[in-house]
Amino acid sequence: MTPVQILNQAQIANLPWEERPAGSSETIWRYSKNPVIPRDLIPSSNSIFNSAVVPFKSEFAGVFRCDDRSRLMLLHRGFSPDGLNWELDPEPLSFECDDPEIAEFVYGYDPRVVWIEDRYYVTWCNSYHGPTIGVAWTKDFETFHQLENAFLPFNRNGVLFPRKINGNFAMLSRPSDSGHTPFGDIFYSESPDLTFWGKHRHVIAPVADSWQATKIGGGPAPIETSEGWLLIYHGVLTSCNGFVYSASVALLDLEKPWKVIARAKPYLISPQTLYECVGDVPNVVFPCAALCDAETGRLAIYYGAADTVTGLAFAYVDELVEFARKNSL
Ligand code: BMA
Repeated sequence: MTPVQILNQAQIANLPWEERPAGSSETIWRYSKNPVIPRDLIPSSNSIFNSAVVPFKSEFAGVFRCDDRSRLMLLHRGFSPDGLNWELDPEPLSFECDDPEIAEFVYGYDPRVVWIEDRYYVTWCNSYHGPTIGVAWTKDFETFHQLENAFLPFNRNGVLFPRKINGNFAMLSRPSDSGHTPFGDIFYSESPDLTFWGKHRHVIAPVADSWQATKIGGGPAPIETSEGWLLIYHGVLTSCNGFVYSASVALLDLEKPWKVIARAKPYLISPQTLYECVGDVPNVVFPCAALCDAETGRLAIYYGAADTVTGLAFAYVDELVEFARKNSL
């Protein structure tokens, strides 16, 4: 096999990391001290999960989903020297916004953060007459500038690509409904200015009789490799006891990301530990971020567990690419 090259990624010398445990054959393995972020890290929180982290000033920063004790879904910023020990701002994030018509914050959840060209962009599930994709940018994690919502409601799981494609910003999203959506495919869209979105293309659909039979949604920002965009995404199965959220990988064409090169049939991580199976919403693993060290090909994946705490897991980029190819549908 030709070695997989990781493109347009920096080195992260202090990436949080543990080697695969001896005797394990897992392609994605969990941090031994999970959950990396407990549900009560700040006094107001009921739960801290589905959250996004990025390298920031030789350390790490992030935007975290914190549901508070009145069960309002809020976003908080946080900082960490090592990606393991986190300090979260006890005050929820507030956005600066030029247009009062979209500025009202009702709720926000499931953030993703990605560096594009000269700043960090945050996307999240934002309430505007129903869930849609909020977009904002920051350079310093102090001030966050809110832009137009990307799409009409209802939409969730907005995930920006880390570079422009065909000269445009590019985003994956999952059109949905107002409730606990029982369907959902991943679509691709482009925008010249982060205001007007179009060129919508279908990427992938759920797969009958599988861990991803009900609905699917993008996870961390796709990772650019010589083999294509490596997409980690979640899929949902409807069991007789409700939804079960697992995750796996697909490879998308670099210049036409709606063209699928490979897509793994099995999941790579599913709810199996106590903190993934037991919590406010049982049986959920929900990845929203992955730190990638271009030097070693190591990945540190942050995921929500049981809608309650944040888990950390590790993998190698080349092994994920190989898994997608060898196990492709
Ligand atoms: C989805 C979102 C996620 C959540 C998941 C499982 O619809 O609300 O935030 O993790 O359901 O409850």
